[in-house]
Amino acid sequence: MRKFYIGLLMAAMLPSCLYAQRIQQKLGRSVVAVAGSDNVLVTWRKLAQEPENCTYNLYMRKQGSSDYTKVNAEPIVNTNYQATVSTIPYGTELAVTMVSPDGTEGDKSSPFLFQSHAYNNVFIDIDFEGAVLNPNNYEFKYAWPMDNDGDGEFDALLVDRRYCGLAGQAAPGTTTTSHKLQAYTFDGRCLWTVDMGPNVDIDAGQGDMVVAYDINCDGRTEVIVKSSDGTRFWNKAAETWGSYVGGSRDADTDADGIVDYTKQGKRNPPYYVSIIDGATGEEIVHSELNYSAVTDGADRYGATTGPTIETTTTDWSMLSSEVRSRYATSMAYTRRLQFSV
Ligand SMILES: [Ca+2]
Ligand SMILES: [Ca+2]
Ligand SMILES: [Ca+2]
Repeated sequence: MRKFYIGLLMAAMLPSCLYAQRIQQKLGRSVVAVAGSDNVLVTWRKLAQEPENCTYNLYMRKQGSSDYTKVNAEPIVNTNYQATVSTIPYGTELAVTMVSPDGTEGDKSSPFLFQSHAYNNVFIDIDFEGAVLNPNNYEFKYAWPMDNDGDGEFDALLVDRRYCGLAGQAAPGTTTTSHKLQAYTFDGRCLWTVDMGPNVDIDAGQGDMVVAYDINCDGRTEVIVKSSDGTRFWNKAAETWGSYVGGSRDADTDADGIVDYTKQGKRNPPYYVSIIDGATGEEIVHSELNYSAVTDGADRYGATTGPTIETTTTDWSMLSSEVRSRYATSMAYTRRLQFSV
């Protein structure tokens, strides 16, 4: 069977958007420091608005202190700096400024706390929570960075928790051993968990089924997922499992009597694209795939194939905030009955 990898298309792409100035998402300096065997490597971003021949200064302070000390003796022409751990000890906060060719120095970036970790080159070290998912039953494979407060700096990670335990040991409140998504702040707090349900796998490369992106350009990350019966979102106020797709209290969102379509061969699962609030894990909006509009009459999809949400986010930034309520999806399969022989 031919494979069709399906990307999201934004049907609401107004003509004016095509020619409008490109929207650039806010980006911070993103200072990061990691330890090698006996040295510290500090790196940061050069921003598109900055002059080609600008330089940088690196500042340090003891964590919690208000007084910064400049680290570099000469202007830094690159976007990295190496020093010894004795020069930049653990527990140091680091910030970077940009200096224009005329000598004007900009504001200090958000500080990065340089900490000791068990392994070299690590700058985030998070213990998974154990109240929702048994850490022994869920391994971790993929991660997507998120900016949940709109300051241009990543502050949370979305991670794929893949079931690796024994059959019958799925997390309480879930119906299957399905993939879960969890969001963690950089200091290790779990913000929310979403159960992808039995009909949506998180795969590799083009078939992630998950994109973390500021789709409505308000500075804060949304999470776009392929969803289906059994996909369950988070109830942030109660800090527990919330509703299914479209606010349904029932996992069988299309009320056809089937939730786990992998256990039967008669019918394909319903598929949706859901937009999730990156800070809460709650579904903002969803749209069911328009099965009938895009069939080629020859191909079909099943529970393990089906439409794919691409990781490609090229030019999504050109799609204005209209996308919140006016997006649509394109797919190459119909949701038709599959009769087994
Ligand atoms: Ca942020
Ligand atoms: Ca957003
Ligand atoms: Ca159903």
